[in-house]
Amino acid sequence: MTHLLLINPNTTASMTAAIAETARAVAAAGTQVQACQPTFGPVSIEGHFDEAIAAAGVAEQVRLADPVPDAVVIACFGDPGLDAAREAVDAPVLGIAEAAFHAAAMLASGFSVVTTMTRTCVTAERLLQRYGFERSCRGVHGTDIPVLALEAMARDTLAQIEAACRQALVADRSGAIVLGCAGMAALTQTLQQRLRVPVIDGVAAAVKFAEALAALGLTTSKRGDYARPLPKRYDGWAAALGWPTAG
Ligand code: 2AL
Repeated sequence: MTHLLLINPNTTASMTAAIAETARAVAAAGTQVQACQPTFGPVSIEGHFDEAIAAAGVAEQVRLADPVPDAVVIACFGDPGLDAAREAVDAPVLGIAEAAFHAAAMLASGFSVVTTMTRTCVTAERLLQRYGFERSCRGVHGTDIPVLALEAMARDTLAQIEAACRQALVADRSGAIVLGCAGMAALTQTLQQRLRVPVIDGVAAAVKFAEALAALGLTTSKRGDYARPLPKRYDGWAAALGWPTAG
């Protein structure tokens, strides 16, 4: 049995449940998905400040994870806390943006990202640079749909996202769409049928890649910067997240 820890970095429990449903729909029979969210932080992640707090929330969840996971997925498109989570566990840790970019680059020579608030585009652009996908991503497009508005998924929200995808495919001359929010997962099949191009939801992609790495017996390298955090006391509200000192 592969124990996959699925962290929704925002605190909206209904969104955690929806993300877990997506993950369980694609997970192998031998994968047990444990979904969780931080005990503190923003209800949605739509900017740098939200993301800074959410990254600490991801660190909290991965630090306190019980049982110790075989694979971890961080289900927010900014991949908050990814490096911190990799230090904290041996298991492979995947962010949904990272997973989606890899999948898209294997399916089309160029892809477009369609996301939520325009102000979050810079986050996706920085991740594309960081992961080395700036040559295969041909554009990042905001729809100005708030993350929590995706929960209601009104018909006009779907229409707005579909229109943005169509515009992106033409303007960018791209062959695939990456959906830039964990809250868009439920739209994937509908959009793929309508657009007739690969539409990649990072949650599903990350779950399948994480399963594959775990099944291959591969773990996060503990040589170098992903080694366990140095032993030390943490103060204040983070006291429970510190690393035991010897003796
Ligand atoms: C996200 C996401 O995936 N979850 C969240 O709260 N915000 N992404 C985004 N681009 O807004």
